[in-house]
Amino acid sequence: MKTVITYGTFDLFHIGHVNLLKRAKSLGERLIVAVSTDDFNRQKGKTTLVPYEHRHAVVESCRYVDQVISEHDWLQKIDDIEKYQVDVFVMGDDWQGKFDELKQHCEVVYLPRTRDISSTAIKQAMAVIAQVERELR
Ligand code: C2G
Repeated sequence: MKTVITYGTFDLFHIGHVNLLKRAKSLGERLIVAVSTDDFNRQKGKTTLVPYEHRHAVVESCRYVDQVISEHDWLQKIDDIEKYQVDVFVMGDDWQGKFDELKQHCEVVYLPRTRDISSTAIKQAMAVIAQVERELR
């Protein structure tokens, strides 16, 4: 069974994530998603609003996803590729070239990001709204 894997934080799940997972699934028959743990996100220097348990459950509920595992460090990808017999590794092209070393183990595909949406932008918008509400009080 042709297996695809992708990795990410998936904070504030949005259409950019859906598009990525939909296109990743279309490259095979089984899609595995490794969701970054809260500890690993701290290593990545990334703050998240949604805790890992919820991000895991939200991604697992997506129709394109067959299995969710945890991403706990940068170095697990090769082990995952071997363990799950992965055929295709997929990431958005904001990571273009960053994982080319995995080409020794499986196909590596970078997909165009969905424009004009990101978890960071959503968080920034939420912060502005909260500031305006404080000032209106
Ligand atoms: N993405 C996208 N379009 C967007 C936003 C995100 O295609 N508008 C893609 C990203 O390119 C990535 C996936 O959705 O492939 C998940 O994005 P993030 O949750 O931001 O993942 P990131 O923090 O980049 O973690 O080891 C890899 C890292 O864990 C990736």
